[in-house]
Amino acid sequence: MRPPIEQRFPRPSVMGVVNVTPDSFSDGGVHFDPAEAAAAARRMFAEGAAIVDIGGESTRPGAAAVPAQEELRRIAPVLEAVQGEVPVSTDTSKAEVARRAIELGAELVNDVTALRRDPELAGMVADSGAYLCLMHMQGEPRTMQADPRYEDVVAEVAAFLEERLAFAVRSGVPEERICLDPGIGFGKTVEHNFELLRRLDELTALGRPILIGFSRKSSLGKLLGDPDATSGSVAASVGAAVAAYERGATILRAHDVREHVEALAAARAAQV
Ligand code: HH2
Repeated sequence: MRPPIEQRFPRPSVMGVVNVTPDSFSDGGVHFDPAEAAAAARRMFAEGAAIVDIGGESTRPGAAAVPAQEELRRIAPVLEAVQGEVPVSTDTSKAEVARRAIELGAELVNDVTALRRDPELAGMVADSGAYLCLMHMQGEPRTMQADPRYEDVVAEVAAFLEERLAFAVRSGVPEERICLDPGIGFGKTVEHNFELLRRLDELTALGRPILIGFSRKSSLGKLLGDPDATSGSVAASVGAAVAAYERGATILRAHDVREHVEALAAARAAQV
C-alpha cells in the first residue's frame, strides 16, 4: 500500500519533465532518443526531483493525437532503462499506456484530460494503486488556445476539479491518492493563468495537494513582452513556481530541475 500522496510528496516537491516526443513545445526532440531520455531522467532525480514525468504525446497547442502503440514505443524503453532507479510518473490519458507504464514502475498517472478521454483509465488506476493527477483543460490541445473564455476562471476550474475528483473517487480511486492541477496554459490566456496563481487558495480549499506546471510556458514569454512567444525563460519559470509554492502548491512540474529545487529550498526556508 502506498502512503497518502501528501506524505509521498511533501511541500514543495519537484516533478521533472522528460518528453519523449519530436514536437513538445519546449524540449521537443531533445529526449526523443531513449538513451538520452533515460539519462535526463537520471540527472533530474540526482538534482532533487521527487519524481520524473515521462510523456510520449505532446499536448502543446495545436498538437496532433498519438496512437497508444506509438506512445508506448516511445516511452517503454525509457521506463525500462530507469526502472528501480528513478521514481517516475506517466503523462498519458490512455489506459493501455498507463497500464504498461505502471508494470514498468510508474507510481503516478498524470492525466491532462482528468479521466475524460479513456473510459477505462479510472478503473485501471483504481485497481493499480497508483497515484493520480487530475488536470483542468478547456477544449482540446488542437484548438484550446484559439479563444479561451471564462466568466470566472478560478471558480470554473475549481468546480471542474471538484467534479472530476468526485468522479475518480466514485470510480474507486481513494481520495488520498489524488492531486489536482489547474492546467496552466490549457485553454487559458496569460491573465487566466496568473489569476489562477493569485487565487490559488480557492483551489487548495478543495482539500487535495495542488500540482502546478508553469515551467517554460508561453504565458511567461508573453508576460515579458513577446506577444508571439511559444515558450518562457527558466528564470520566469522559477519565479512562477516559487509564487505557486508560496500560495499553497505542493508539486511543481519543471523542466529545469536543479534551478527549481534550489529556489524552492530557499523559499521553503523562509516559510513561517
Ligand atoms: N503541462 C504539459 C504537459 N503535461 N501535466 C500536468 N499535470 N500539468 C501541466 O501543466 C502539464 C502536464 C505541457 O508541458 P510539456 O510536457 O513540457 O509539453 P508538451 O505537452 O508539448 O509535451
